[in-house]
Amino acid sequence: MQATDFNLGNATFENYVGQTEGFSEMGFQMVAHVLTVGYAVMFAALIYFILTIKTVQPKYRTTAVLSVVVMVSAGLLLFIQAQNWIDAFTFDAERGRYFLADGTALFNNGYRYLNWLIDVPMLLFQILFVVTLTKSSFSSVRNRFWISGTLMIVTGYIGQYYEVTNPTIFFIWGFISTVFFVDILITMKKVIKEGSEGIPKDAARYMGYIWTIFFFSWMLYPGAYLMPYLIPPGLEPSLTGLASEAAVVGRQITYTIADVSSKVVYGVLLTIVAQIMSNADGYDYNRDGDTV
Ligand code: RET
Repeated sequence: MQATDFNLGNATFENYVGQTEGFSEMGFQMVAHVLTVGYAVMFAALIYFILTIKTVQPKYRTTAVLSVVVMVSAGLLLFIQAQNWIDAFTFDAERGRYFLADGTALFNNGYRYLNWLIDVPMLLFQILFVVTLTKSSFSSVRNRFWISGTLMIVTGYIGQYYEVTNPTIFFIWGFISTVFFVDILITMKKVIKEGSEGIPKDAARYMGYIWTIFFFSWMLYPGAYLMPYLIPPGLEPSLTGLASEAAVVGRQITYTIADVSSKVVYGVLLTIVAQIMSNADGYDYNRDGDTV
């Protein structure tokens, strides 16, 4: 039998659920699998971004390079996150569930937040190498992206430590973070609007898809932050019962869908836009490809 009363301090709610309620085989494995799918997709997409780099004109290739940076850093992070999950909880044959073992590593989503410090600015810069800004200046948009991006993450990172022990602090930091998030959304909307002017119709259609995928996938991250509060009882984090397990599994599934859409699908769509614009500029990959 494991002790269930050791002090978890500022640990995130996954650990509290793992201490008292534990996880069923299905819940535990779903998280392990979804994290594994996450890094498998990143490494597969890494190959895609390397192999397609020459299908676009040299001036667009920085976008692919940034996707490569994002794939490597996210792939490694998700690999570590999967190991962290497996190490934190062990199967208790007596109770037939997985529990947090006293003395082993706690589970923490903080690796993700620090990984976002690299990926968020890269993802935001990426689009600036595909679009031509007509009104705004490149450097002011770039600075706004990285300043708001960094502050959004750091404030959220601090907040997530309080998701169980102090909901007020958790919501205050979450709110501050959201202010920066809104600034990013406004800036991105402007970039996409300006960037869609005067480009081939097909490319403009894909720019529309980029906005949709960007908006929905980025919205999933605050959803995952709030997850312990989204499932009943609501105003308190759900630490017991089926709801608690659903919130833990739901958070990791949400993160994986968000990661694949905001990094991989977004990167592929940017590649397609760059391919259309390269063609329109007279760049013929097949012909040029033969000569290299
Ligand atoms: C936090 C804290 C709560 C409020 C808000 C957040 C937004 C996070 C976002 C993260 C995006 C991450 C990406 C990572 C890619 O690698 C920090 C969860 C608004 C939007 C795109």
